[in-house]
Amino acid sequence: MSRKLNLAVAQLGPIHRSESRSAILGRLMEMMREAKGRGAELVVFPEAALTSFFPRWFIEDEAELDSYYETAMPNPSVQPLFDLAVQLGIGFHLGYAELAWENGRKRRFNTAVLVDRNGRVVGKYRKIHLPGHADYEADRPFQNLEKRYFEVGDLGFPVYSYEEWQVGMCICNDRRWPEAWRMLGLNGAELVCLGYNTPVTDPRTPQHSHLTSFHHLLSVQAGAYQNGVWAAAAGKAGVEEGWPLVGHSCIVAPSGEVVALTSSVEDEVISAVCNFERNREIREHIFNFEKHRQPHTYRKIAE
Ligand code: CDV
Repeated sequence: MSRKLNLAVAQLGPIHRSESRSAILGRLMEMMREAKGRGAELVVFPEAALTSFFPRWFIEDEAELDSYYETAMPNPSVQPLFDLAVQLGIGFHLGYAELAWENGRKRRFNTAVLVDRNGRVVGKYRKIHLPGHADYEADRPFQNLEKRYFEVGDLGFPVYSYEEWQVGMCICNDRRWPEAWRMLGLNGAELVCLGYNTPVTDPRTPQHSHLTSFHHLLSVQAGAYQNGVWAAAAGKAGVEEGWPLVGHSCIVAPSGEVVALTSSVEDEVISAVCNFERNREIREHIFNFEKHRQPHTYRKIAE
């Protein structure tokens, strides 16, 4: 039996602060068309794909900060992307900054949605592992204020049915945490979609700059292999507002093999036909959870 999904990853080059929303949407739509041209049934866009990666700036003006967030998904400014998806008959995954009013409280999350070929949001994830810091740090060449601008996600690690496939999501820093992958694996994911914005240099550990891509691929390959899932990782890459972001967006098989990899730090689409029968090679053997996990010895992990 063969269960195959033609999957695309759409890497974005840099988005500058001054770039208009319509220009950004145009780039996403062009890549959606290219993905469809390759026969893709689902295309994965990066984390915070609608704006420049604003946590690098300390923004004191609340109205300015709010301008980076979406208060609904879809909304009029992203509707053309949803309309195109319906017209082409392609699903997509999109990361964005979410501003939600819940119980009279303004809440901010780093969010991703999974949208089906009918333009319906069928899944939502709010980032759990927020890197960086909450206060301005004067000695940094650029800030990483995710802990200021977002709350820890409150949806757990859900897995959604996208047609016949079970799809989970995580976002950027989550991919480095084995707990995120294992929760998705335990929840039945067959495919994990994720977006990222990863600076090539962390000002606190410049000695790791040459390892940034290695650590990214190491994390995604390990997560895919150890849980027997396909992984689709879409980055925002290139020099954004003076600071380089890592590329190497990829599609990884449950064996941990990279089957597609970007070779630029610009807008670039990659794709692969993913056979979901391959998940069984891992999940029925080396990582057969039911047979081989020993959760009674792992209690410390959840304490
Ligand atoms: N957007 C991110 O979560 N970026 C982090 C960086 C700041 C370390 C990452 O894990 O790639």
